[in-house]
Amino acid sequence: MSELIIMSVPQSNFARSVRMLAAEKGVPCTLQPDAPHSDPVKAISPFGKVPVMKHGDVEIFETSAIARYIEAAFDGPKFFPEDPATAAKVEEWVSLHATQLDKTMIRQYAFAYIFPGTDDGSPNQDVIKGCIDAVKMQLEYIDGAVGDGYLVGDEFTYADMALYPTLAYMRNFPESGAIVKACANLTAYMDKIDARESAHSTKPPKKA
Ligand SMILES: N[C@@H](CCC(=O)N[C@@H](CS)C(=O)NCC(=O)O)C(=O)O
Repeated sequence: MSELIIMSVPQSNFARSVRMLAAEKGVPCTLQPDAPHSDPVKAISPFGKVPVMKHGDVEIFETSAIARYIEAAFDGPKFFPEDPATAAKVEEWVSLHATQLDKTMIRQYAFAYIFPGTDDGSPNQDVIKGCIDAVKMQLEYIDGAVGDGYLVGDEFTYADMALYPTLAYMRNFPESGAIVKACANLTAYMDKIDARESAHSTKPPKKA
């Protein structure tokens, strides 16, 4: 069987989702540490975003497509439910994450710390002030959703893997960390996923 290769920097929240899925299914997966817009990545996706995937002759970009492939191509436990309503709920979270949650929490808020663009390299307070209300609204919405155990009822699904890497970053920064702490359901939910082997084995290096 060909090797499953995910090309990405280890810090990528999107790449971590599909790496977690492979780990949960017991599928060996090699992280090839290629940066966005590097030649090996652009050879698979002209858009240059990571992750991209290679499995034998199969080359795929876009995280959600990679996740669907890993789910369908390999044996092991299933993380995309088949029941239409439950499947659509998983898709709702995956899509919400890709189109809104990631943009607010990572591209705006976390990047204000990681890539602040300020003269002295200090966190970009204007950006933080501009998005923190949206970060709070989104985290509180998720807090309200995980009361039953997981995002979609009481089953651990790919929806949880799609959001977990982004939520894990939210615990690292002061304002978002305080919001997560104040959300009891969300904190319990994160603690539970933190304990999974798939979370350990895909943990990004300390410096984001
Ligand atoms: N729609 C893409 C988004 C992936 C994405 O934004 N990846 C980030 C790293 S976490 C990236 O490659 N950023 C570089 C860029 O946007 O140029 C997907 O779902 O895979």
